[in-house]
Amino acid sequence: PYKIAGQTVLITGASAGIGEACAWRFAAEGCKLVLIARRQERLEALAAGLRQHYNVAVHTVAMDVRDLDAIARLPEELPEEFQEVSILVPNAGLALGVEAVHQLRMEDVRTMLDTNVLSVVAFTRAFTPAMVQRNAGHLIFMSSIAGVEAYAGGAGYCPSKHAAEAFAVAARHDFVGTNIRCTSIQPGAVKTEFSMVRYKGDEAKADAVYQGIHPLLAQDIADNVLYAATRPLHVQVASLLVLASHQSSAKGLARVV
Ligand code: 8X3
Repeated sequence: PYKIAGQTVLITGASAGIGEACAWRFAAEGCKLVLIARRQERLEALAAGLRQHYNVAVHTVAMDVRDLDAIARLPEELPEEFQEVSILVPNAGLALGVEAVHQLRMEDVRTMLDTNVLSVVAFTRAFTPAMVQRNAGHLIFMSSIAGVEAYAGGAGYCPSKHAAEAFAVAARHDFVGTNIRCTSIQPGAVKTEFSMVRYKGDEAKADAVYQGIHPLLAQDIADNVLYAATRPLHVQVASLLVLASHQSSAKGLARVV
């Protein structure tokens, strides 16, 4: 397999869930890390743990990933030893609400589009010029089964993930014939803070999502991210749809009560 030790990996949404699990996996491979999230204290605690366990260099940036101007400035503002980002994982994303179309909260729809689409586009726009110059790099997008399938209650979230999915496909076309690889990871039901955020802190509703199924864990998705990142250079894992074993579609969940 392809050696990624020493390469710099930038991960957004790194303070929890899939982003955090990816940070641990890349650190275990000896990668340098740029970790981005809003919650500075959690980022710092994570960075300290990673440095201690794996003796890797970690740089944290506490920012709101919806700040497109800050994203554009980021490549030149990173400390020099972190500037050559080889693997970009613009993972930050969220769902807000499960309202039907006629009851959508437009502020929530905007937040999802800003985070799941515009921010992903902006990070990719900011970090790919250097990849093109070096003719090397790997974009690993955190899509979703909601990026390939729409469902009731997903009128806000599913279009955002479909847009992000289309962006990943377009990027793959733009970089065909280069050494820049584009991977779209499409997770199904993963037990993270995702449902607590979607249900705005309603623990009962959030827990019900994973009740009676054996959901995926963040590490399961990080495993797949690492798999894609460590394939030989002539192998481009284009997309990986990763479901829980008790799951056949976004809402096709076999509940064992
Ligand atoms: C999260 C998976 O099924 O809740 O992206 O849309 S789902």
